[in-house]
Amino acid sequence: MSFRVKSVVVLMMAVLLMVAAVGCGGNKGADGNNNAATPEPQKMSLKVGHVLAPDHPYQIGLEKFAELVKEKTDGLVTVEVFHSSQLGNEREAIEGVQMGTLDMTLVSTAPLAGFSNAFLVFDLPFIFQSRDHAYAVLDGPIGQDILKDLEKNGILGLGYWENGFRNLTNSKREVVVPSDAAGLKIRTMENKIHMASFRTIGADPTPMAFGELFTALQQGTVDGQENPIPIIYTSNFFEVQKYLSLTGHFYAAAPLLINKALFDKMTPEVQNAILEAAIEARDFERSLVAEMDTNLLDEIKAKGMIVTEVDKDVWLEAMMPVYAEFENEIGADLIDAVLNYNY
Ligand code: EAX
Repeated sequence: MSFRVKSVVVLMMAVLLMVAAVGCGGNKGADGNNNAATPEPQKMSLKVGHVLAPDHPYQIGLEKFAELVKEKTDGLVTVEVFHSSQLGNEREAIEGVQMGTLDMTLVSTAPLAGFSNAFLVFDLPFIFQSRDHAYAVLDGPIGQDILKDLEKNGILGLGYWENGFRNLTNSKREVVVPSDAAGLKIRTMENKIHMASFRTIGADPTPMAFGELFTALQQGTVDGQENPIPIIYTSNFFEVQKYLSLTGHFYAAAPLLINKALFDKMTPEVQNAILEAAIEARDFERSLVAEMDTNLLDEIKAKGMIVTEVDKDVWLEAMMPVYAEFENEIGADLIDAVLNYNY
């Protein structure tokens, strides 16, 4: 290559390098700050689904969550709440959050046992003696570690909300002691401990998605079911159930779940806003369930249900065999740690 041609090539490269330098640093304004258009944080709308009625604490609590998230992110993130199984039943919703086809869901722990065995301990009959006991375990290291176990499934738990202490209803007869339930077809959640507990007292457990339950009760496909007072009332079970026994045999915690990959993509500020809102709304939702547990009993009686107090110790003794049946699977240490948690 002749000297002349070489000189032109060198000159052209020098010009290109200068243009490139100006191009990179060219966003420096007079103030010396980099005025490169920092990407505007993206507006985001999250969908959360649950299976309960529009006037249940799940819905009211999630509406509070939506309000707090919008406020804490200055409107950047909005949350749409879908009730009454519009986005699928609980197992489908958990699968959806796992796959990322659904952003969030609020479910009972019972169906989660199918995704992580660690949750089984919470489904043992009478494992929690009170709300204070439940909250101390769930919000402490034991509950948080079990929630963390979901992350291997791509699901992030944002804390435990509350479904509540579950009571037995049926359309056939008053149930005072466990043997009164013998032979009754009782719908349970899709959870092997719940089913074993009712089998132990001689009932006939039938696992079923919540969305199918009212019709099954109406048509007599099942004789009874078990749920907390707020669900019995807001799902109108008093229309298809005559007898309510205040057994309080299981405590159902309700973790708020979000797709982990979606959460991980959010900015730290948005993540903190969502975490804070989830805890503030959790406390609001828990207090609402406790309030309804007390206030709705008279309403349920007024709707014609016969409400029976029972001796819970008798029910615990009758369901006790499930502890031995599942001890190896759950772990004796974990059962003991939960039962005797110091709070
Ligand atoms: O989590 O299925 C049930 O009985 C649950 O209480 C309900 O799905 C709310």
